[in-house]
Amino acid sequence: MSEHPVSPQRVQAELERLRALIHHHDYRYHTLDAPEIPDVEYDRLFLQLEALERAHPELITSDSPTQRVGSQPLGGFVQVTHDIPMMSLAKVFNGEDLQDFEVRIRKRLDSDADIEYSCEPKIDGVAVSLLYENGRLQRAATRGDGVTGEDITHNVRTIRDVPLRLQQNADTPFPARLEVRGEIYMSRAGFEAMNAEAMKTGARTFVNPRNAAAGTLRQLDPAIAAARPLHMFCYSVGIFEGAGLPPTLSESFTLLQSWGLRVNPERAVVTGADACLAYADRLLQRRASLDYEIDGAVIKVDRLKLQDELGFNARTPRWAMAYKFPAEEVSTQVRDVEFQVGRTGTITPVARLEPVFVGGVTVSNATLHNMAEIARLGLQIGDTVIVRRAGDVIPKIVQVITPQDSKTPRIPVQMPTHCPACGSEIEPAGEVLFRCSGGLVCPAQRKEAIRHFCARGALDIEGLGEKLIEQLVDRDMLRDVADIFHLSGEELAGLERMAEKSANNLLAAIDKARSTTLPRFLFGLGIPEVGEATALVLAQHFGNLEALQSADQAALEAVEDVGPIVAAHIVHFFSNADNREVIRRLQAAGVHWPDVELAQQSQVLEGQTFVLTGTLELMTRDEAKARLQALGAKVAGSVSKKTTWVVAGPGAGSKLDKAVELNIPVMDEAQFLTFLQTS
Ligand code: D41
Repeated sequence: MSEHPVSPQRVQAELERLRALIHHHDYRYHTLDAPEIPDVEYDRLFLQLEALERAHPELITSDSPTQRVGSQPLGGFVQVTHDIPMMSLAKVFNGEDLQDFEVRIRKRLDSDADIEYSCEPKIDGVAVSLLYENGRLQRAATRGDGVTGEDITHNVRTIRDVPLRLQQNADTPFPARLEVRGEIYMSRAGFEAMNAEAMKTGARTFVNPRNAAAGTLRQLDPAIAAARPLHMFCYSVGIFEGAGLPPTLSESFTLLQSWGLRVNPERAVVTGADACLAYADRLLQRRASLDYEIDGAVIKVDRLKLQDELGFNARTPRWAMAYKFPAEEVSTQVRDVEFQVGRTGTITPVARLEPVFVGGVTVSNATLHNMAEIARLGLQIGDTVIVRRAGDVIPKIVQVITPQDSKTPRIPVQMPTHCPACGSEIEPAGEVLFRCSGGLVCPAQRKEAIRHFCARGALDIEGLGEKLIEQLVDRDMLRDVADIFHLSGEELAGLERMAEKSANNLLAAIDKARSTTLPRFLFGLGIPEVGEATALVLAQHFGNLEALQSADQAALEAVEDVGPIVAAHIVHFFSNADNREVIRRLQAAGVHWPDVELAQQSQVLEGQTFVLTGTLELMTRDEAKARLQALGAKVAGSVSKKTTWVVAGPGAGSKLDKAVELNIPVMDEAQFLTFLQTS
């Protein structure tokens, strides 16, 4: 602060200048997704404004960007009656019914002219109404039953996507009163992060982003909403008092955006029902890559005059339709809980479900992870549950919803005392885990160990998959991984679904796998906690297998990224005579690899930062990361000005966009391989 008192007019002007600037940058960032200044500069402006307001609290206005978190409403939520009721959406589940929708529209309009539709994603969030008077946010309310909702202004004010005042637009000023409707949602990434944090602190977790958004908006204390990743897309105009409403919905969207309201960037105008279907199909393909959950596409007649002509049914407009996607959450019943034995003997409970169609596939199993998860869910056999399968992720049970008066008997889930595969005793292993004590006596562990040995990042034996391993172990043709190299054509010919050609192919693949690399071999051994990256670091540190086998705990802990637990697993593994014998037999059967050059050498990529994005096809992401790190490079999760290179595989998304935007060089996987070989 200067020593001379500043005139109140000067302070007022400076406050206005800062607020207008911040307002402008909020618009660039939140509405247009096109920031003009870096975050630090924005923060600096914000801090300046806060400091000035602290010195002059009498000049604080309620629409100042600093005032998003206000006080909580006294006496709870106030009911709001919507001036114009908020309608529902009619829905269809297939293309035929969508075609019928168009037929009905044509009939009612008595026209066979082409109809243009404005299409957009159907956000799975909470429908709300925002009321602006003279450009200031006056009130935000939930849709409620469409006629009356609740006043949630205190929470909605905290959402950065929602402008506290509308942006001036010289061409088309905003009307004196404007009500917009839209959907408030929680971003997927934000939801995951919030739940992960809640798990750690023991706070309550939410079942899905929609429930999290709804639960947040129901809070009285706006500080809670302020701390949560809520966003909003606007999808329709209610009250519009003033001139300038354009003739189409799509143009209204552009107008709303120019006033600072956020509209969905996936929206599109298309002609005819077929094109709507094509839009919906494209959107369905993109579903998993969006940072918000959607449950369909919304198709709306674009021309407002036609909307007026079509009018409404009792609850729904005749000019709009939701085209619903397959549900990602459905309810079903838990028939049983069984226990699976993993590669290292870990026992995992798996729910056997009444088969259900969810997220586009039929699901009859869901992993339950461990006993703590079962306790957290309060799950018992016989329960009715919600199963969720979003994108390509494995199905999981998110909630028990057994009705109070259910007649189905409920049976508590208990960890068995003996392994279901081999009968050995099950013992606790850590806080929530249990393990079969049978080791390689246990056929389940043997199968898993062999499967792991043959997997892509390990010896990569094509054709030796789960089903075949199952058969071979059950017939006692494979007892351990060394037996793989003694399989004969005659033996294989006796198996189910094994033609001579596939037997020959398999033998060729096995033969090819004899020549491998030390990191692959180490990874394939399946030492607990030794993943691909650790296997690579170990290989580079010790150079050959003998050196690694004879390393003690201290020598292992000296390896970068190897902690006491991993070191102990390695020592334990190599001290086991059975394991050493298997390795000896593998080598005797001709499995070999070149020694690895020791790592201390080239730190040629020191000071460089890489970002990996998209799918890598020739190596795994862990492998790519380990190789870069071995050359001294850093591998970061997001692209910034500090990034030196971006390696982009198929399906690369926003990180690639960001790299292009920041002018950061990009290489594909083939170029990356050459780069590694020449570095
Ligand atoms: O994204 C949505 N959930 C969404 C909901 C949307 N994109 N458009 C919508 N349009 C309407 C009309 C056509 C009635 C203005 C809606 C909804 N309604 C809606 N949301 C909840 C009930 C109705």
